[in-house]
Amino acid sequence: MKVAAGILTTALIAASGCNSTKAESSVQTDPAETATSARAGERVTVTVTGQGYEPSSIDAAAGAPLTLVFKRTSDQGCGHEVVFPDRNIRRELPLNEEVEITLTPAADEHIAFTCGMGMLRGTIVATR
Ligand SMILES: [Cu+2]
Repeated sequence: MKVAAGILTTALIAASGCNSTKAESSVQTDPAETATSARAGERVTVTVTGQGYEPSSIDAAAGAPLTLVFKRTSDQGCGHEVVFPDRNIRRELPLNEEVEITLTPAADEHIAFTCGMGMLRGTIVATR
C-alpha cells in the first residue's frame, strides 16, 4: 500500500509539472517517472493501471494529429473512463480493449486527461 501510494503521489506531481527545464533534466533511472515523446502522426499507447496512466506525460508535435491508444489492464482504481475536459471528450475504457482517441494539439498547448472523477491524471504537452 505504501509503495502504491508513493507511485501515485509521484505521478500526480509529475503530471502537474509544466516545467520544460525540469523535463529535460529528468532522471532516467526513476521508474515512477513515465514520459514519452510523440512525433507527427504517431500513435502512443497509454496503459491504464490501478496506479494511473503509463506514460502520464506525452510530448507531442503541435499541429499534427496524435492518436492515443488507451488500454486499461486493471480493474483496480477508477480508470474505466477517460476524460479530456478541454476537448469535451469522455470515453469508456473496457478492460483489455484498445480505445483510440485522436486529437491535434495546438502550439504550447497542455492537454490534460483524467479518470471520470479527476483523480488519475495525464498530460499531453505540445511543442512547436
Ligand atoms: Cu477517479
